[in-house]
Amino acid sequence: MKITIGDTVLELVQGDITQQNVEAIVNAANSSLAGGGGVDGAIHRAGGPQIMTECRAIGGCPTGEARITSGGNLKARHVIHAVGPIYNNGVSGEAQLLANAYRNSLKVAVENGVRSIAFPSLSTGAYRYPVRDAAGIALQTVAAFLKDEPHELQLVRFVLFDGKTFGTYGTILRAFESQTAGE
Ligand code: AR6
Repeated sequence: MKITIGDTVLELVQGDITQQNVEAIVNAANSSLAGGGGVDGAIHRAGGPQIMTECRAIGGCPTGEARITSGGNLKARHVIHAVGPIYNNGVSGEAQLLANAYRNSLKVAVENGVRSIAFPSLSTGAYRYPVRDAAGIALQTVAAFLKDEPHELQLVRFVLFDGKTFGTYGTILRAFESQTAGE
């Protein structure tokens, strides 16, 4: 499923983010940039040790922020390491922190001249953010950035690993599309 915002395509696919042929992929990292399971493990395995060498040199990244490294052996030239919040019943500012993680990833992408970027569903795996809420924040934040900020992005792709997450993002994007139709 895809929609167009200005000159940018915003699309959802089901798949593996490490295989995407885009200029930058976003990693669901932790604040130590120390590697881990889920998307993070898959990206470091597929990209090779160069990415970890660069992460160690950076040293860490606060929750809600993002840092860039090369893509190592990946097709993507860059990896943008974004740190989403650990979900704590929504009472610890998680929504704002999750929105910040998406916004700051896009900011870093734009600063580095990136024209195509793929995101995973930040925080909805090991960090247990409810997918429906997280999908709303992800799609609203990206759409608002594309509308409001100067950028040269041609493609923003969400790569959802499992069918349930893919379906939930699709439901939210369709609702969002019908709300904004005619704006
Ligand atoms: N491509 C796309 N999505 C994937 C892939 C993949 N190859 N593998 C898993 N997912 P998670 P988080 C989905 O746990 O919740 C790590 O240990 C997964 O099904 O990767 O932000 C880090 O080091 C889920 O929908 O990220 C951190 O410590 C989504 O990606 C912590 O986990 C996010 O799941 C971050 O947790």
